Amino acid sequence: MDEEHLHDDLQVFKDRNFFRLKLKSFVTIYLLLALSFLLTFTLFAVSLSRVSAINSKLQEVPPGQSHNVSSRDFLLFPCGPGSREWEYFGGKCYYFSLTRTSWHKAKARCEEMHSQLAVIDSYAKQSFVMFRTRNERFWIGLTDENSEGEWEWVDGTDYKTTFTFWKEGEPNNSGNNEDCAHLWVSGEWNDVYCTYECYYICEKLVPK
Ligand SMILES: [Ca+2]
Ligand SMILES: [Ca+2]
Repeated sequence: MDEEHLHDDLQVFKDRNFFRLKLKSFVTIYLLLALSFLLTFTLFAVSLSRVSAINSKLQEVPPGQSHNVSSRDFLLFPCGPGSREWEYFGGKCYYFSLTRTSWHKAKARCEEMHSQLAVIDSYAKQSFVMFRTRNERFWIGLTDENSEGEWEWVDGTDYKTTFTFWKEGEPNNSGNNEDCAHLWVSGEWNDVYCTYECYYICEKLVPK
């Protein structure tokens, strides 16, 4: 009977020892888990701080960078990246008005915009403006107001030795009162009275 009791006691002791061992291994696992979590969290925090550091560096615009961007834009849009009113052709900028006015007012408006009424001195230029004006009437910088029949370009270009594109039968000085030239049907030129109101083309050098 005593021996049996002793055996029972030993068994209980063994069971306890087993549970203690099991508990110990659980604690170890939890500790390892906690450690790995801590490590992951630390790595995450470190990488997050690095990303934000790179991000803030990217957002810093070094001095001169903005100028580079705008000079690239000027290459793409020589007449000014901020303006859609001026169109580039052959080293110059052209403005095609959206309102109609007399020749003298048109001339003044071009001058206000630091430009002049267009001087069409080549077939290439004629083709460009013809395409752009779409059969509509536009003043150009040509007049014989000073002396009838003596046509003069506003910039002093010699009329007699330069390209012309008059419509057949023009200039006809109809009614003895036609001293200003405009693009007419099909882009061909016509002389008309200077107070006639039509669109106008201004021209200027590419801004520097
Ligand atoms: Ca005339
Ligand atoms: Ca005419």
